[in-house]
Amino acid sequence: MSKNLKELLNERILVLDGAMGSLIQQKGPEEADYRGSKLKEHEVKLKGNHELLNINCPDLIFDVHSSYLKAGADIITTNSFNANALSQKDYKTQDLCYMMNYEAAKIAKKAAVEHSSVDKQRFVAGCVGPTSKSLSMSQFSSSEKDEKFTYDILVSTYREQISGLLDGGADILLIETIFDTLNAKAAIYASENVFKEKKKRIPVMISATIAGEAGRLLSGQTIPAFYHSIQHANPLVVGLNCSFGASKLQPFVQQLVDEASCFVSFHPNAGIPEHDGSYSQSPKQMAKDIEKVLKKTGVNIFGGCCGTTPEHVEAYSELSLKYKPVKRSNKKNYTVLAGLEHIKIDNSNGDMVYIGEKTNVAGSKKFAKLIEQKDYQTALSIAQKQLDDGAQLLDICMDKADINSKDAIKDFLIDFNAHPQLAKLPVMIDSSDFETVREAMKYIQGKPIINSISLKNGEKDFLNKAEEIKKFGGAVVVMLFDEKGQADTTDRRKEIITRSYRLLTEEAGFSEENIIFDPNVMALAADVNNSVNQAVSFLDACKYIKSNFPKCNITGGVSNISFAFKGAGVARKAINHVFLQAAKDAGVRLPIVNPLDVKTNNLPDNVIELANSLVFNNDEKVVDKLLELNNSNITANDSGSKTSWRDQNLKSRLKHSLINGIDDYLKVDIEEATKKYDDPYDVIESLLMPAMDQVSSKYDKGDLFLPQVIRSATVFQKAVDCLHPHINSQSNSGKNKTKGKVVIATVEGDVHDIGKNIASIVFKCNGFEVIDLGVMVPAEKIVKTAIDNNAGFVGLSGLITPSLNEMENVAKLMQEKELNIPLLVGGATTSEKHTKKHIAKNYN
Ligand code: THG
Repeated sequence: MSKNLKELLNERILVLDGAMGSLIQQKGPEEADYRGSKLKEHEVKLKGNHELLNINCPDLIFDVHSSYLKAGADIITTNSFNANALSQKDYKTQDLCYMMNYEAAKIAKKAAVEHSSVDKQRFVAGCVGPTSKSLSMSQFSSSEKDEKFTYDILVSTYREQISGLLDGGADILLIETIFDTLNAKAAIYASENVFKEKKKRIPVMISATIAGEAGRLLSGQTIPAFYHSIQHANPLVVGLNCSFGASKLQPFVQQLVDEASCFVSFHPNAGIPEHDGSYSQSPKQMAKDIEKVLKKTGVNIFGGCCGTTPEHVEAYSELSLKYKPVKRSNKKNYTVLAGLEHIKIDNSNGDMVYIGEKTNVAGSKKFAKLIEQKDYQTALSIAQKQLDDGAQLLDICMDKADINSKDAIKDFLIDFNAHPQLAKLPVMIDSSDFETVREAMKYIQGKPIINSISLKNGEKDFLNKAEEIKKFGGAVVVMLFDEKGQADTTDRRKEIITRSYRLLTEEAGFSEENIIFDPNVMALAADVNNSVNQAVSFLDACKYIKSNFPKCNITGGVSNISFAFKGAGVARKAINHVFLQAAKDAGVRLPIVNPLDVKTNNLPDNVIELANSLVFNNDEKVVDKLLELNNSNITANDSGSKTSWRDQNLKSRLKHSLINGIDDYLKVDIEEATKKYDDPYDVIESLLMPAMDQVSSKYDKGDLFLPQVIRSATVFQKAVDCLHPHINSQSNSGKNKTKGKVVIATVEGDVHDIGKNIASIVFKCNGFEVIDLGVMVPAEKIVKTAIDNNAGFVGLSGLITPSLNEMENVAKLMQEKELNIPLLVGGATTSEKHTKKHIAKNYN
C-alpha cells in the first residue's frame, strides 16, 4: 500500500532532483524547438525560454525527469520556475503561462508514475519561482512603482501558475528560491485561493535563498523571521536552496531545524559559480559536504540546485540511506512575531513585550498632526523614540476623520520598512476599518498583529476577517464585543472569550498562539456612578484565559484605564503603573503602553496606594481622594487660599463650587441667587452656565480631568435641584420654560457614553426632558423615538471612527422620515469639518 509523503518523511530522508537548465542545454534544443508549430511567426527570439519546451518539446523535458528518476530522486521538480506572467513578458509569451504550468506538471507526473513502485514512490513538486520582481524592494524604487507592480498583481500571477500546476497533477507545491518573503506571502495567499476554488489541497514546501554569509534574505529578513512569516501556510516542509555551497549553509539549516515545527529541506548549489557561470563542485565533493550537514544538523529532504546533475543525485541517493531523518516536534507553544527580525513571546516566563502606543493618530495629538501633514519622516522619529524608550513593537493607527487611513497607513509603512532600525520590528496594525487592515497587510513582509476583530457584527463577518488575516499570516487581537455590545462584566467577558476561541480555532483554522485576547481595558472613574470594577473584571478575565486557553496571548491598552485622569500627571502615571503590574501578574504579555510609564519609579507612596485602591476597587472614597490630591494645585492657582473664596461675590463663589466640585455651600448660595433673580432660569443662564463653560475650557486645556468634570456636572445638577422649588412655584406664572423633549443615544456599534452622560445632565439642568436611549442604539430606534415623542432635537454620541459613518446613517434616516428638528453630534472623533462634509449634507 502506498504511503503518503508525511509518513515517508517520518521514515527516511528523501532526495530531490537536480538542476533543470544545465541538462536542457546539454541536449541543445534550437530556436525551432522552442517555437514548435504554433509560434513560428513569434516576433521575439524564444531560445532560452525553457518553460516553452513543456508545450513544444515535451519529450525533451520528460527525458530530463527520467534521468533524475533513474539516478534515484524521490521528488522531481516541474520545469516551471519561470512560468509566470511577469517573467514571460520578456518573451511576450505571458498568455501561455497556464499551459506551460499545466503541461509541466503533466510531463513530470507521467515520468514519476512510470518510475514508481511499491518500494520506491515518486512525487512531483510543482515549482514556483520568485518571479523577476521584488515586492518589498519595489516599494522604494520609483521606477518599479511606475509600472504599478503590486501585491494584487503578484497574487493573480501566482494564481494562474498554481492553478496550472494543480490541474496538471502536481503532488506538492514548491515555492522556492525566495529572496523576498513578501513575494512568498503573495504566493501563499494565491495558493489558498486556488485550493479553496478547486476544493483540492496539496502539501506545501517553501524554500528561501540566502543572500550572503550574514544569513539574511536579500530583502533583509533573518531565517527565523522568514520562517515565522510563512508559518501560516502550514508548510509540510521548509528549507533553503541555491545560495552558496553546502558547508556554508549548515549554520542556517541548523537555525531552521531549531525554529521550525515542520520538516526541513536543503538543496544547495554545486558551490559558488565560476566566472564562466559553471559550477565547480563534483558529486563526490558535494556529497562529502552534505554528509557533514547530515551528521551535524540532520534534515528530511536534500537535493540539488544550480550546477547539480544526475551524477550528483546518484551520490545523494546513496548518502540518504546512511542517515536517519532529523526528528521533528511541535514547537508552537508561544506567539512569535516578526519584522526583519523575530520576537518570541514566551508564556513560561512573566516577561512582557511592550507595544508602543504613540504611533496612533487617535492617541497622540503630535503624531496625528504629522500624519495629517503627510510628514512621515518626522512621524517616524516618534516611532524611533518609542523604541528608544523601550517598546519592542508599535501599535500603528491612522483612524481619524479627515485622514484617509488606507493611504496613510500604506505611505507610513513604506517609509517604516525603509528605516534601518524600525524595519526590524514587528508591527501592530490598529484599525476598525478592515479595508485599511487589508491594505496594510500588503506592505508587510513579516508577521504582524492585526488589532482587532470582534463579534460585533456577528459570526460571518468575524470569520471572514479572521480567514483573510490568516491568509496574510497575521496574529489577531480579539476585542470582547458581540452582537449585544461590549463586554463589561466578567461573565460577559468569559462568554465572548470562549465563543471567539471556538470560532477561531475550529472554523477559521487559527492556531492558538496567534490569538491575542483583549479583555477590554475601560476607563476607571469615568462615569457618573464611579463604577470602578472594570479593572478587577479585566484581570479576572485574564486569569480565565490563562487557565482555559494557556497558549493564547493577552493584550490591552493600559493607558485607557486612566483616561479619566487625563492631565493629572502623577495620579495618571501611578494608576497606569499599578494596573500594568497587576496585568502582568494576571498574564498579560503584550500590553499597549507608553513605554515611559513602564520606567516610572519613585512615585510618592501615598499616590501609589490610592492608585492601588482604585485599580483593585477596595475603597469607596478613592476617587474623591485622588481628586483632592490633584485639586490642591488647581485651587491654589485659581482663587487664592481655600478659605478666602467664601468672601468673594456670589458669581465667583458659585463658579468656585462648580469648578472644584464642592457642594457644601450650594443651598445658601442658590437661596441668595433666587433673591437676586426673579426667574430661576436666569440663575442657570447667568451664574451656572458660565461656570460650566469654564469647566469645559479647563478640561480642554488639561487643567481639569474627567472625574472632576463629572463631579462638576453633579454639583451643577444639585444646584438646579436647589432651584426646583422656585421653578415649580413659577410654573403657573405664565412663562412656560419647559424646553421639551430631547432624544440622545450612543450610535450603533459604539459603547462609549461618558460625554453623552455629562451632556445629558447639562440638558436636564437647562430644562429639557432627556430621553436617553443608552449605547449601541440602532438608527431606526433613535429616529422612531424622536418621532413618537415629538422630540425637540436628537443628540448622537460616539467615540470610535466607525461611529462617524453611523451618524451619517442616522442623518440619512432623519431625512428619509422628513424630520425637521436639529441634529447634534458629539464625541472624540467628530469634528466640525467632518460634520459639514459628511453628516450635514445628508440632512436638510
Ligand atoms: N485595546 C486595543 N487597542 C487599543 C486600545 C485597547 N488601541 C488604542 C488604545 N486602546 C491604546 N492606545 C492609547 C494611546 C494613547 C493613549 C491611550 C491609549 C493616551 N494618549 C494621551 C491622552 O489621550 O491623554 C495622549 C495625549 C497626546 O499625546 O496627545 O492616553 O485598549 N487592542
